[in-house]
Amino acid sequence: MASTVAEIAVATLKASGVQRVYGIPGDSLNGFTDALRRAGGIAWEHVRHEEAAAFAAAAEAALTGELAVCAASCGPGNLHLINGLYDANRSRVPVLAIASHIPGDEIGSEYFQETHPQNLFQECSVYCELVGEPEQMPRVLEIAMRTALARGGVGVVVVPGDVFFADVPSGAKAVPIRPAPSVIRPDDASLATAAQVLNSAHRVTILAGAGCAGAHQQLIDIAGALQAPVLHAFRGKEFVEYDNRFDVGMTGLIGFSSGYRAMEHCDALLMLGTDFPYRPFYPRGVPVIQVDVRGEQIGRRVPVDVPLVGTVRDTVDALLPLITAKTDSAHLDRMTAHYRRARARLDRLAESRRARSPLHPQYLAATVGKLAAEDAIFTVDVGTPCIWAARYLRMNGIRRLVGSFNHGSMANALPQAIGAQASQPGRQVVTLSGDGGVAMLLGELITLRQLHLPVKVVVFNNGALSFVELEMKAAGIVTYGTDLDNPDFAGIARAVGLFGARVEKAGELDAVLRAAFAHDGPALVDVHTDRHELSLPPKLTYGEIKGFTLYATRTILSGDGDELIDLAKSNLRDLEVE
Ligand SMILES: Cc1ncc(C[n+]2csc(CCOP(=O)(O)OP(=O)(O)O)c2C)c(N)n1
Ligand SMILES: [Mg+2]
Repeated sequence: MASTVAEIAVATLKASGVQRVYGIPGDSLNGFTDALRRAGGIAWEHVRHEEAAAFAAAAEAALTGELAVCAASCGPGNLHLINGLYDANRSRVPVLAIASHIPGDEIGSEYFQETHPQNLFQECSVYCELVGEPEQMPRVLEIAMRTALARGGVGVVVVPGDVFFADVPSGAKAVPIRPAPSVIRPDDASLATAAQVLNSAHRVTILAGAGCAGAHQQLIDIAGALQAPVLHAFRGKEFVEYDNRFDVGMTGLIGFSSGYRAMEHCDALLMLGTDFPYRPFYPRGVPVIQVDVRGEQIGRRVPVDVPLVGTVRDTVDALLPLITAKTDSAHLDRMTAHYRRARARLDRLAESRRARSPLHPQYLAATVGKLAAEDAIFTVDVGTPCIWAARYLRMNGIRRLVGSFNHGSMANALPQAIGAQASQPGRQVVTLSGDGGVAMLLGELITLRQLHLPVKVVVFNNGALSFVELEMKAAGIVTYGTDLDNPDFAGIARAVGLFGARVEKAGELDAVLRAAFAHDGPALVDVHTDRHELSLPPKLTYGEIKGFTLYATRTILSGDGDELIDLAKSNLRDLEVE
């Protein structure tokens, strides 16, 4: 019997091990959803906003390394996918988006809901094609899937609604499309050059990123051979920080001073699988060796003397035998000692003052980290939750951390938790959400209910777009447009059918979080946190200090002096000068 385009598409997904598709149906997608229903075996994960479908698929792909799928109907339906697809593509995780389209014979007539998906998705995909003829299937789908897997990113298949129902040529077969494992390393001459640089340096520092996934042992081995402190970019945290005596923390705008120091004081920098973007944080005038599996990434952030194209795992395996083990650990010792001092200071900031209200966000993050399961998956919103997660969530090699690390979109944590929980049903999934972030895709609380996903949503409710306020302060701008007049999020959660509780005082937090984590279903804990918590970057530039002074002066002039007093009350007792 002949198959339709939709049937062969679903058969290809099934043969490739796809277990679920996130999305919202619509007229033009009906052929596909109907084929999915008839075939069985692939779950339809019904979200409330297509952006959430794309974020959920991105999170699933980040956690599993396998292809995850989302789908949306024509025009506005698939337009809503775009922000989540940008996130997936920029994180280089394999996602397939099935974007249905208006009827093929109407294209170009400004038909109802008409857009041009191949143009729209161009920038957020590694492959994007229109299936105008049934004969293109399943080949175009296979290419999209393979490209998403091989290049890491989004493959988009645009299918006019009527084409889904058309027959494909007889004999068309569903071929499984799976990741193809490989060994990728630089040539011997490049490795020898890198070894020469590293062997003649005295103070090597390693900057490690998400490319260290699956290469923890290699990272520890090379750090040991080089007696090198290891700092990480945020996305590398879950792969780098645990069981790592070379760890000196994170650098960057939301990092802290020890990570910055380790870069500043090195006489050679080894970058392992990182695209850390902030150029002012890189050292100047020292040789840089960069390992990245994508050659085109090398040298984008800092001039690179020795480019090494390969995976961290395979490259370090090949490089290590060429390294003369260093015996002088002075650089490592200095940097790790500095880190221990910085860490102790940060940990003090996270201590509870029992009756304190509003709560210190540090205390909240540290308590979430302490009470969460040993194999918990955390998703963290862009905004100050990122800062607190970076500083206070302890990773252990099993726990996972998902964020919008490269795209930096708000409202990522809740939809990513949907993908995390749907694909990892046995594990605890906890969001660190902003009040701005959770409100932005608030409807996804209903998805937790509908899909019976026992996600624990923890809201850092500071009544503001606090991260933006920090940016404004650092730029010398009076804070404006950042107030959030919030409803009772816990009440909303209860109305939706979730466990919902509000925490006003530090002393209440432990018990409420424990109850939420123990609850057999989705839960939201709305925590009143301090709006004026300062989180200074490890390196304050002259411009930022000037900016801060300017902000203070302007705030007083604009009659908002109370805000400064709150700020001082929240922060000055914690201020320490090195
Ligand atoms: C979609 C989107 N819109 C705007 C921004 C700019 N932005 C970055 S952080 C932030 C504030 C986030 O507020 P909230 O979720 O309340 O977290 P907070 O920083 O207050 O803890 C904003 C508006 C963004 N990154 N993404
Ligand atoms: Mg906020």
